[in-house]
Amino acid sequence: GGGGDSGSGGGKDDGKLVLGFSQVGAESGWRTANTKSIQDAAAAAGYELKFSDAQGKQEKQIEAIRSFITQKVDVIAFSPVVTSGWDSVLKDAKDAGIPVILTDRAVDSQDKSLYKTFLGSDFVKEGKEAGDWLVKQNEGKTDPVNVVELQGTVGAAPAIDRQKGFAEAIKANPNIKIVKSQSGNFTRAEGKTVMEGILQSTPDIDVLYAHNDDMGLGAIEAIEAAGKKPGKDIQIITVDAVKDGMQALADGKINFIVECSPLLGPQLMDLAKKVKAGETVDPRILTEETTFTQEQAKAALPDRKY
Ligand code: GYE
Repeated sequence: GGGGDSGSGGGKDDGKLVLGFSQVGAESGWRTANTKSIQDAAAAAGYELKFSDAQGKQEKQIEAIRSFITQKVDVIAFSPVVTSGWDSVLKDAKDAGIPVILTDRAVDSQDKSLYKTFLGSDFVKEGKEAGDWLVKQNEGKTDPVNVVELQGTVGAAPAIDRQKGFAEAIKANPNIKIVKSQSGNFTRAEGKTVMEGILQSTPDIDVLYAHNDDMGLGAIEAIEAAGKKPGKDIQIITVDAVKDGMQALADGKINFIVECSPLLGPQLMDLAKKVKAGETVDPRILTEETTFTQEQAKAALPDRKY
């Protein structure tokens, strides 16, 4: 442990850690839970949190990070909306001597010294678990399984990786085919409108794989409006396991959810303290998560925190 002052005889604590955090936006239930986790954990740790919401725009995130540099915060953390285009602002932070922590989403910068660590999920694994479940459901069958994929934000790490993991998982089964793949930007509204279009253009849909619960929930509205039964006529697989998703799973409208935990706050606060103190930290910290069937969702719902 350590890091405390050696008894400077009372007075107020000037060592309050100042953390600048640039959030993606408020696009999903996951994001709302993630923001709350970070705000609550910062308050509990007694840090000063400078929180900035980028409304889904990379320019706004870059602006926020530059302003954190100008304000000389102790630590900068952010969840990058897309993977590319961060080198220059990260270099500025490094030159200013401010450590950076990536939370939730990765960047594609080659220079790994531009940030101290990346805390978040393994999105490829999540996509693979979604695909593995589908393969298992169709074991021994050769009938065509037509899959529609609703992708997350174009260029975002979870969209790139969840597509990749799923494609890998199904690739040995030629009867399981992705017949349509389109972005719904991780939102419920776009999940709905995109699915409305797909239902009109694509007659035979057996399965919907949505990169998050919110797009799946929007698509459920479109499927019901088209006179079909979600979870039965069209099987639905999503990622996140936020409350509304878990409720739809328990109600039989979703068939399987791969969990992605948004509760990164406490670990982030711990890392911020360490990097401020100049301690070396593990460059990759993985979030632990599970998967849920309909029965498991019924059991888990009463204690679900988000
Ligand atoms: O799955 C989705 C959110 O980056 C893991 O972003 C996060 C994703 C999450 O909009 O709901």
